Amino acid sequence: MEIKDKEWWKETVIYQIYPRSFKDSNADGIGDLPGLISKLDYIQSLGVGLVWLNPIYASPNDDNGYDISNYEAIMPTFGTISDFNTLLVGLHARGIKLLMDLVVNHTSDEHPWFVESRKSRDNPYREYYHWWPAEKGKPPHRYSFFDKKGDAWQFDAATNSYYLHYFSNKQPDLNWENPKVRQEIYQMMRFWLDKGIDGYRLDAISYIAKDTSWPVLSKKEVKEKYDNDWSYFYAKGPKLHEYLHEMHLEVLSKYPDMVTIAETPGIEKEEALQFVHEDRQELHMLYHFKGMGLGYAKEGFKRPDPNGYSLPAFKKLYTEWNDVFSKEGWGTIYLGNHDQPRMLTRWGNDKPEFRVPSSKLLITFLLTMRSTPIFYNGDELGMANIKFESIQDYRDIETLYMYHYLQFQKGDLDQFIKDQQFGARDNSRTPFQWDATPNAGFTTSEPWIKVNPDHVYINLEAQDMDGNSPLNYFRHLVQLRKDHLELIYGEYKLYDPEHEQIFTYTRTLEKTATLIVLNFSDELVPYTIPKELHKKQFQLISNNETSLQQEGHHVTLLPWQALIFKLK
Ligand code: TEU
Ligand code: CA
Repeated sequence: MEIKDKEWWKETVIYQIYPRSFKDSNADGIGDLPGLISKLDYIQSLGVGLVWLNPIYASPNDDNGYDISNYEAIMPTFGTISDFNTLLVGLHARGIKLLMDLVVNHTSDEHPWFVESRKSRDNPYREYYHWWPAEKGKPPHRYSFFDKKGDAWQFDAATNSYYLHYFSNKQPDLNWENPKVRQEIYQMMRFWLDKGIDGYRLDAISYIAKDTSWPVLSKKEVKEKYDNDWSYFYAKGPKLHEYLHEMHLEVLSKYPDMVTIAETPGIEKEEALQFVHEDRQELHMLYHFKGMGLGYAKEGFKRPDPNGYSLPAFKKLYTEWNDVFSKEGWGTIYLGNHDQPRMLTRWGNDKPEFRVPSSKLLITFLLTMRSTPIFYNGDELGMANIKFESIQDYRDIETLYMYHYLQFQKGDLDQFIKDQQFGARDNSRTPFQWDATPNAGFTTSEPWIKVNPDHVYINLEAQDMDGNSPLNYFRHLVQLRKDHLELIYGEYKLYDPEHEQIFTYTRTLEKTATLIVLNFSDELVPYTIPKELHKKQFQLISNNETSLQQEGHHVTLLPWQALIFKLK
């Protein structure tokens, strides 16, 4: 069968690895490349085809590697360039490609470019960053995601000027308006591509372009035009697509097999094809943030909505995003990553009785949608939020800054700690759970962040031996996706959009069709298969060992049951 626009990266499954928390080899409590290398057979056993590795470059670690001080060096805590080469060869030998993190909205303040830039106003590197001379008064307000006062302009006494930092003040924003900066970045991108990496995940790439006339934005405007979310403003830099097109011409087009995945906070679905439409010669895929916004209360910082998320809203969102790429471009899908809490806690139910089926249901969802799925390490085991009770346990700059910000605003800190148990990024950054030993087999010394105590029963060793574990279900479903081309390329169609508990859709490629029925609830749900599918014959795959209660077209789904039918 002929498929238009077939690409390896549409058919693959992505596995994201947070190296700091994956496997420690030298007992310093921090994951590293030799540790990761020792686990390559495990990664291969999952059936995934592309690893996205969070940043491993030299960094003072203000934001766990997202503050880079040397783009062409490996962080010594993680290993050496020779470890990196071994990793790349080891992955390729197992048929797995490698995606590196490209962090070029900002550098570390310890990067030599910034060290120079802040020295004097006429330093050759001055224009590598955004500066505002203090004699002009205070610069127009910009919001910083990681700042006690939410202020993205940091005063620097050495030159009596302010510099711009959308993230922490140790992460100054690069000046993409300067062509020299862009050329340095392209050269660095080629450096790693020439070593044989297979592509990049582009960090906060929607933020790189800035309107350097620095317009004043009133509170009212931020509220009305940008829904009080600065990411919508930051993603509208005037020359963004000009730069991405230039990057395509200068770098991407020279490596025809490579792939790029853009992280695009602040992007609406109407804008998505501008990044990934084939004719635009920019990027390959992006991941949006719209799904991540569901289920939070309007007030508070990442405060869970007491009613959870609404399944009809969830279906609507993922259906609309499916439709964006139904004819052109291509999507990705994910339910968690290093910036989000654990997908099980967030979208499933991590209570002991629901943990296994709801993990498997979420795995089913991600592997049967029409998009390249991205799994975050540990999701294949159904790892859950750690839910720290004290601010002392947190390591993440985001949580720590929010805490200080609230302190400064005299906010409710106890409530904040409760909210963070649901929404904090550190929930997903706890060590990978290899076995039931005291530090989960991650390290033999004190880990940099606490290990989730639930590792005594949620761990790889136990799940590997259990035919009904989330892990073995994951492996099975990855294979199923590979064996059923309709699950990759087939058209997606939603049924029963208003159903509060069941998510039903088909995937159809020519005469081959698959029906997916997912019970997103803690209850037994009687359900009738949609009428137009009645004539067909069903063949069943289920995430639950208990046999399906079925009478004709009526089924009773167990809590969090996921069913896949082959339609003939
Ligand atoms: O994230 C970009 C981004 O938009 C984040 O601020 C995101 O909104 C936040 O984490 C949600 O809680 C990238 C990286 O993925 C993140 O880990 C970094 O902290 C950030 O850039 C700065 O480099
Ligand atoms: Ca280590």
